[in-house]
Amino acid sequence: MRRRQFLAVSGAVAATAAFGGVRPAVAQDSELVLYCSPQIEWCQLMVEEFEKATGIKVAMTRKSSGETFAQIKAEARNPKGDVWWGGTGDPHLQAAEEDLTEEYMSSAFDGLHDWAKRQAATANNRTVGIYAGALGIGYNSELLAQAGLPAPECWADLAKPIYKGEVQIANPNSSGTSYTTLATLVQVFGEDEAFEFLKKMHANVNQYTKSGSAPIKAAARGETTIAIVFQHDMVTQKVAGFPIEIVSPCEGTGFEIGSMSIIKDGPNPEAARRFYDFALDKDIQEMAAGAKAYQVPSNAGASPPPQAPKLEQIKLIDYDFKEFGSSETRRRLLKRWDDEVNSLPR
Ligand code: S7P
Repeated sequence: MRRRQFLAVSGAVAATAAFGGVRPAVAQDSELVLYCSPQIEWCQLMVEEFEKATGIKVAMTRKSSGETFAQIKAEARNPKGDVWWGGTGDPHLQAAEEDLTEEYMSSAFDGLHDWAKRQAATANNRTVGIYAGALGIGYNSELLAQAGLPAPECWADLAKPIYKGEVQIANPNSSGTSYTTLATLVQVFGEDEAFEFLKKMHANVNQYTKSGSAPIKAAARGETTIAIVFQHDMVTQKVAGFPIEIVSPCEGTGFEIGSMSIIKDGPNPEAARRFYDFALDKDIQEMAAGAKAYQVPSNAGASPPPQAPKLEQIKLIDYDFKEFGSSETRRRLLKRWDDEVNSLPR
């Protein structure tokens, strides 16, 4: 049974005053169930800060974007989560289209970058952008030198036989990073050519991981030479001192609008809305670097961490979020990847 409390309780009033001012004495959720898809360190920081600011207890689980989408869909008849925070935008758009998430307009909305607002508009305000980041190719420069290999410069390079067994990427069914890569390749090469490329690159892939950022962690540890991940996840490894180099593919690259959605009919709707407003706040978004998260924040007043990749200096494609976040396209591309790529021997 869900616990409710009245905000007239003094501790909660003090906590609320610290974020967003004292609210009237109305029934208030005392718990929040958070599904979190970015790196665990950032998820934990958000939980700590939200609990401190509001007195609301958070039960958080961290899963990749595709996995979280599948969980929310499986729980649709009896929703258990309140907010899905972070993860690539495409599955958030699919969740909106499939009526799994709620419309909400935050008072912080006007202060967001246009790209974050556009993400909301695409989903009729059932999601919103919270950060952005570009895809890239990362490599361990020491391993590459030891193997006497040239640095890859383009997506097309990753299909070359010289890189046999050297490339790691996540499975696009579980990982939003990898689905963003799949959608990017389709937009760069055209669908059939992209699948021909993926079939050739399959021979070079040593592992399809569950989590999107796992390949660059493996590259940092010397377990793979090349990783396809978001560039901000490469920065995290570089900042930690690992010999990781970042490549923006010559053909142009895709990007994510990391998103946030309120789960439809979740158990704690008031707490969900408070978390949503909290997560769009400038000061809260600026805390990300403290968790070694280097995405570009969606609040236009928030300064990106100095180490964050400069999106304006990267050749970005005009990623079609509406098309590649639609249920029909996402389902079809994932099935095609399962049937034509993942089923091939290596
Ligand atoms: O690590 C941060 C990040 O790259 O992870 C999110 C991602 O969706 C979660 O990983 P999956 O690829 O496994 O789904 C991104 O949104 C975020 O920038």
